[in-house]
Amino acid sequence: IVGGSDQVIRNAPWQVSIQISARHECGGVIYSKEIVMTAGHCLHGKSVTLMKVRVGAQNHNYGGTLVPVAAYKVHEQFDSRYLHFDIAVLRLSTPLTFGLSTRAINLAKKSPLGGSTVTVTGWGYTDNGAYADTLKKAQLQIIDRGECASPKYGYGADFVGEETICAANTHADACTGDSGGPLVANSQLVGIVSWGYRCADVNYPGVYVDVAVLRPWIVKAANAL
Ligand code: 4AZ
Repeated sequence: IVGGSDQVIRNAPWQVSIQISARHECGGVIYSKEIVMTAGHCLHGKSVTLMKVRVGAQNHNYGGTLVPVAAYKVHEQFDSRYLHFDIAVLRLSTPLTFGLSTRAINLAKKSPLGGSTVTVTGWGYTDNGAYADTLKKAQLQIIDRGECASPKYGYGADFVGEETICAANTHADACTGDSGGPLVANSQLVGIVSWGYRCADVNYPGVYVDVAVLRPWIVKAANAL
């Protein structure tokens, strides 16, 4: 998170660190005691035996509980070139015990309105170009899909998929290592960090999976996994 501030895990208890080969790789979001959501590109093509999830932790390196991953599923329409349908669900090897620092978040049923305020959290790159040891947050404004794909910004319609929304703020953004993490409004999950060109560049907003649009897929995939 660039341009953010500290976030206490108790105030984002759905936030997890997806670890591959014992290193923080991506953020993730607790859906249920056994299912975690993340970005498709975080898991795509990787071996499940290398994956673990750290839950209930302030620091992605230690604390909370580290749980192995039993299985995962990336969206059937995931496109690694354009990062369309950039979502995956994974099943933990043992169910979580929920508490003050560990719990699920409800999925939004409606896409957030352009201009509304949302919060993104993660352990991704800060202003100094390294992962944050402790969790950070930033407040952003939603830019609806049509505006994000318009010539006002640098991406164009091919890159801003139908299932995405954008969010930005003048000096704040998600960045490398925040992918897969939550975008939250009114204690509901409205987005999952997907990608962006650079970080906190005014011409390139952060791109997020629109959770309301992919909600049917999430529910079905979680049930089947
Ligand atoms: C990343 O690589 C990443 N500025 C995530 C979000 C953004 C940029 C990069 C948005 O994980």
